Amino acid sequence: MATFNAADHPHRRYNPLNGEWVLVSPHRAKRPWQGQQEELSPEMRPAYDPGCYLCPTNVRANGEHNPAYTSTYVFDNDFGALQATTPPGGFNKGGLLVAESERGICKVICFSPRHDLTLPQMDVAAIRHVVDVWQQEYEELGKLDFINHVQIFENKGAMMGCSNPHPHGQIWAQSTIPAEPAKETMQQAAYYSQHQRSLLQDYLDQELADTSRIIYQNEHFVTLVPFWAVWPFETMIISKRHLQHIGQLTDAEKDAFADAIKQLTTAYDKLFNISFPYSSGIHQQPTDGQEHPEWHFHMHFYPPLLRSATVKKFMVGYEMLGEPQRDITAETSAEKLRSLF
Ligand code: H2U
Ligand code: ZN
Repeated sequence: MATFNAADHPHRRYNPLNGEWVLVSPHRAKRPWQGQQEELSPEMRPAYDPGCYLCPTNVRANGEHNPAYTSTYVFDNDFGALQATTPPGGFNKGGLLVAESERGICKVICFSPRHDLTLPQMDVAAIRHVVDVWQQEYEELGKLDFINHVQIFENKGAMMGCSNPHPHGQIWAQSTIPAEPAKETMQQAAYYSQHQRSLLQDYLDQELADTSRIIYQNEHFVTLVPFWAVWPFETMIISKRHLQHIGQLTDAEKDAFADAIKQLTTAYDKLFNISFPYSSGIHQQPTDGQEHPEWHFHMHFYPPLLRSATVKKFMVGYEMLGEPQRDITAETSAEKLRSLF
């Protein structure tokens, strides 16, 4: 029998951050790259769109006027999935029908007054403003006693369900720690109590020694395709310093974070010559008033595209019933992305 080789043989990879596995089938990606690299005609958008509910001075769905903002603008989501006024309550019927009331606050962040820009088209100084707003919102929302978790994220592109091309992101802050960060809290805490080290710090040390999955780094951040990536071009931006949350970023680190986001999203746009869709979000320590020395600040990017501007990966069949699967390895994806920097 041949010796196992992760570049050729089907195998499962472990994700130590959430405790889950992904099936990797590299032999299936051996076939030549057949996906066309379609040159889609660029979507022409005006710098200001009178019909856009996020543009400065325009009226939103609830009748409010946006101010004539010149950099970033944050407002409470007019259709928030969570509400601060929800009364406590719930029920539990034999442990099988269980419901719990949930309070929260949802906000929308306009990244720029310019309707026609996307994050990669903004300059690093403008992205730095966005980072400042994320920091401020995390701290302010986190201080509220009924807010124990602050999820900052962006849905980019219609393919990800984004309802408006005006560059914007969202924040959902709530009383409980939602499922994904809860898994990451548990996994990091278990690692930390065993090793007194940050799981991602030790992971980063291994990745920096190997380099096959690193796609970019600056003084304070590393961008890589995680060993356990599920989405074809999934990436993470990880702080080199073991810090727990965005509130701890220094000015230099905030600049470096903005640079890492600019570089990554710019490379993404070059991959299939389109404004590259993704969902991205920051994972950091819960704001539950507890110490969380185990937490290591990072940002995930989950892009849906597989082999061209129009062919996306479907999480169906075996993946819904078994577990996630991919063909192209994390190393091959990293090589492609690295070449675009
Ligand atoms: P997307 O990031 O998925 O496009 O969502 C944009 C959010 O903007 C969405 O959650 C909110 C929607 O509820 N919105 C307002 O708060 N006010 C409006 O006038 C329209 C949309
Ligand atoms: Zn707009």
